[in-house]
Amino acid sequence: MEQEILLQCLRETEGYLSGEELSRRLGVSRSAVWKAVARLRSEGYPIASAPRRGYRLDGPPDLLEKGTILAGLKTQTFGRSLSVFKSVDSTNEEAKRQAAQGAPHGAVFLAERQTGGKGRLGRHWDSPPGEGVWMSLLLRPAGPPAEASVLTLLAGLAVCNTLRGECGCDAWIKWPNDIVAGGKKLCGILTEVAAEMDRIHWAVVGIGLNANQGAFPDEIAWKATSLRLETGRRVERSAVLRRILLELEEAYRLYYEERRPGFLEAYQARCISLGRRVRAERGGNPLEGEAVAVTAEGDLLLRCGNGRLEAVRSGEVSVQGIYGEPGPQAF
Ligand code: BT5
Repeated sequence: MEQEILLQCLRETEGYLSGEELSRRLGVSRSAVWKAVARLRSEGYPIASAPRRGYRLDGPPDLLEKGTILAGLKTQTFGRSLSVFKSVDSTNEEAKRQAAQGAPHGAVFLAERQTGGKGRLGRHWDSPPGEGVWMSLLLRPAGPPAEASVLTLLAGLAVCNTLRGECGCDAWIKWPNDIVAGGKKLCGILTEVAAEMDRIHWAVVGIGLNANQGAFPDEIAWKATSLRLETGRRVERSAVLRRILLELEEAYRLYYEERRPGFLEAYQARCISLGRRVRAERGGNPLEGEAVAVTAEGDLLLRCGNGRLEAVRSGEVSVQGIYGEPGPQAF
């Protein structure tokens, strides 16, 4: 209620309204006004504040709305079935629940906020309300389970191309599942599959993209960034989402339907891990070398000390110079 009245007051006012005036009109304390502003901001309302002047509404809210997203969507299949939640535990979990209920190939699950957003190996994914693109895409690919790791790469390239083309951000892919800018993490991808020996039942590609955060919790502030922090501008999340889906649908079609691994060339051109010293783990053993290529199966090839090429399939990979990893002398 307070939020609605506050919004109404801001809408009716050109320029700033002081905190004092707002607290008088709403009949609440200044700190209650401040809290209501914070809640509205977290829902996507761009409310500017200035010392001694107060608050001002800077345009329409950036809300994720099904109708708005679908209106400009140019894909054939991806996102045509679209579920948008205000809050959900994890869009990947929701996609998996819906996959079991028969949700179609290309269905997208999107949330303003995740209460249990997750990364790989059960790690937490910070998903504050109104500031990111927290989405999962359900796929039912025809290929064998081994190809599942390629889905992460396809998604990574689609996100990277979108951030460059749509947002003018100098984005790069840190193999296999991060998109980075300015040496920090902008986006993480989590692909989960249900498969038998020879076929995939479904795959869920979860994409967590930091869009409009102005700051991050202390634990991740040193390695996380957002599009807003990188470009200095707020982005319209719906537009970014639409472009990601379009890029990904095209990449997926080329890879699965036309069997063209041409995406590899594009992927490698954007892969910041290549040409750098990398530390990885394989079968519990540490592996270290220079990353030289990504294979059609999605592996990262390292040239190790003895000159031999070793393939890394997944897992933790530290790349020199990214997320504050130490320089060459320490490697
Ligand atoms: C990932 O895991 O990078 C995959 C993240 C996938 C998130 C999406 S959001 C939509 C969908 N639904 C879900 O529940 N998940 C997917 P990983 O490589 O394990 O990285 C996780 C680590 O990144 C954490 O341990 C933190 O250190 C850091 N981190 C957490 N939140 C972050 C954020 N918002 N931005 C950057 N780094 C973050």
